[in-house]
Amino acid sequence: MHFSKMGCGNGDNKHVTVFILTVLCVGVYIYLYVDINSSLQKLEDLERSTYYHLNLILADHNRPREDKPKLLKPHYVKHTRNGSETQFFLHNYNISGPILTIFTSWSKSNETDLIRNNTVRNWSLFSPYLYPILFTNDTGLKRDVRAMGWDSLPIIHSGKGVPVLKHMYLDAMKKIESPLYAFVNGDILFTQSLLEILVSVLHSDLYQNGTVLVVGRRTNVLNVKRKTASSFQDLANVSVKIGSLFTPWGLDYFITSKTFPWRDMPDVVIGRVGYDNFLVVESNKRKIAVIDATKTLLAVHQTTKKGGNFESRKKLNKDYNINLIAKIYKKINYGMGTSNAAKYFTKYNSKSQVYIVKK
Ligand SMILES: *[C@@H]1O[C@H](CO)[C@@H](O)[C@H](O)[C@H]1NC(C)=O
Ligand SMILES: *[C@@H]1O[C@H](CO)[C@@H](O)[C@H](O)[C@H]1NC(C)=O
Ligand SMILES: *[C@@H]1O[C@H](CO)[C@@H](O)[C@H](O)[C@H]1NC(C)=O
Ligand SMILES: *[C@@H]1O[C@H](CO)[C@@H](O)[C@H](O)[C@H]1NC(C)=O
Ligand SMILES: *[C@@H]1O[C@H](CO)[C@@H](O)[C@H](O)[C@H]1NC(C)=O
Ligand SMILES: *[C@@H]1O[C@H](CO)[C@@H](O)[C@H](O)[C@H]1NC(C)=O
Ligand SMILES: *[C@@H]1O[C@H](CO)[C@@H](O)[C@H](O)[C@H]1NC(C)=O
Ligand SMILES: CC(=O)N[C@H]1CO[C@H](CO)[C@@H](O)[C@@H]1O
Repeated sequence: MHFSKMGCGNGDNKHVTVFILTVLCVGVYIYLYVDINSSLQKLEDLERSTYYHLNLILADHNRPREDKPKLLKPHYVKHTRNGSETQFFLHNYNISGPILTIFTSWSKSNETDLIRNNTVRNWSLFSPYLYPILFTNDTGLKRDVRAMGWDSLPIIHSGKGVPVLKHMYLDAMKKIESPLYAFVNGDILFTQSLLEILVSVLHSDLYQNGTVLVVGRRTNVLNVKRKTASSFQDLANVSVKIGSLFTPWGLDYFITSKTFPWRDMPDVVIGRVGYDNFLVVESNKRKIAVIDATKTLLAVHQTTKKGGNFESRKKLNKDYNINLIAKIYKKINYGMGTSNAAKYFTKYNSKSQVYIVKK
């Protein structure tokens, strides 16, 4: 429209104008073309990067939400709370009590005090959906976590003083009735994306007809402050700003159904390399549905300058599990035990609901 108006001068002026406009248009076209292409390229790169992954989660966090008790509404979950008695009416499921019994273990140490305290407060927030347990023999630790609404159990079975993973599950199952159980490393903080995946797992055929193991990659965040750890939104924001997705080799949470064959597992211990990847290999072998939750579950790993990453590689008896597994299984390809080896993964649908899909 503007062109013709502008071009309504004398003949020479018109040609000059058209020429200039053409040059401008080509320039803009080339600029846009290059820009769009590099944007597409960037997008492709981002898709594989932490940033994209975290923005997905953040977008989900920033979507309008109703109050906390209605959090699970999209998944047709209702609950009523009568005193300590809690009932969930979940699809055609009727669950009394927590959805997930979540447990960990740590020993006394001054350096990690703040991290542990963040974890204790964070996991408490999920009550009554989660039932947190600390495995410890230390009366002081036991008293501290109990004051924050956790339960505790003694470490009955250990290897070189470190808790045996399978017995943590078996002891937790003896103590608490819930559809799902998880050992989680003690420096991991969650947001409500944890509840969303738990509900989608319970709804899935994979869970209803079989056995599941949910694992995934964590997001390392340096020096998580107490204030940051006390809000889901802050936690999601800080993860996007300074967080980085950790390697698919390092797994920090293991959500399993009650039917997971823990009794058949070797006595691997926590906090030493190998047990995480072994579990994925073994589950795949046994046709247990391994679900990679990385795309929808924000698991914040509180990292400090001093350490927090590859800790298990620095410990005494670091090969404890590797040696134990080698005695029982002739050949184990640990490379087939990363979160990438999961046969299923989670994703958001257009309604921001968590879905489980086959790879
Ligand atoms: C829980 O308490 C409410 C009243 O506060 C009552 O209407 C409801 O029936 C109770 N539900 C159960 C399952 O007892
Ligand atoms: C749910 O289960 C509890 C016992 O576990 C039972 O008392 C209650 O009636 C059930 N509710 C429904 C709606 O099935
Ligand atoms: C922690 O620090 C206190 C004093 O600052 C000290 O008495 C205690 O032995 C330390 N504990 C550990 C496990 O290092
Ligand atoms: C952590 O919690 C314990 C017990 O609640 C308290 O004694 C300690 O001072 C806390 N440490 C930090 C760093 O907040
Ligand atoms: C913890 O205490 C129990 C007894 O309650 C004991 O059997 C077990 O050996 C202790 N564990 C460790 C690691 O000391
Ligand atoms: C699970 O079981 C139901 C009925 O028992 C069946 O309709 C469904 O196809 C099964 N799903 C899978 C994945 O096996
Ligand atoms: C988190 O980030 C979003 C978007 O970047 C912003 O709107 C929001 O205010 C931030 N929230 C907090 C608690 O920092
Ligand atoms: C991130 C998070 O869940 N923080 C919570 C930890 O627990 C305390 C107390 O239970 C809450 O105030 C925080 O919001």
